[in-house]
Amino acid sequence: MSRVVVVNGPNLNLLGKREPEIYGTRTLQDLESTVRAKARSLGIDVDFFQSNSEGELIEYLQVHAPGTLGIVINPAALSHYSLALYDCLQALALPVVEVHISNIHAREEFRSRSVTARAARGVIAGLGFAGYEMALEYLAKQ
Ligand code: CA2
Repeated sequence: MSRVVVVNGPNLNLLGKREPEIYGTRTLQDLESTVRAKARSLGIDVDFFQSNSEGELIEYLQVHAPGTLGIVINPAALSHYSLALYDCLQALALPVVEVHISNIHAREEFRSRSVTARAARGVIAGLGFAGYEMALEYLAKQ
């Protein structure tokens, strides 16, 4: 069956536990359930992973992304500075959709710039968990 990799970066394990006014009240486990339900409805498999470590995220992508339809990634703060993650995404040469739960363009200036987005087909920001579902819909058609 076709597979998509869904990866979440540093601090997203805190979803639902801190800053609910920005990130909502649903947890990372709720996000995983939402993503798995959407994947099921699209007839695709999903590998879901979160890490607070840049190196672990890169290792995970290098091992699990090849051969999949593509990558849904919320690199969290790594979006704003990680050239290592950018290089990793570029090297994988797969369709990438970058997702941000919050609207990074309506917040602090530093959040407006994403270095990883350059390796992405598209970016969805500000639509909460729905952004992940839309990204899956896009990749399922690839
Ligand atoms: O809006 C997003 O999805 C972000 O990628 C989230 C990152 C932030 O650095 C980006 O600028 C935008 C932060 C992830 C931290 O997540 C938390 C979740 C709940 C409570 C505290 C942090």
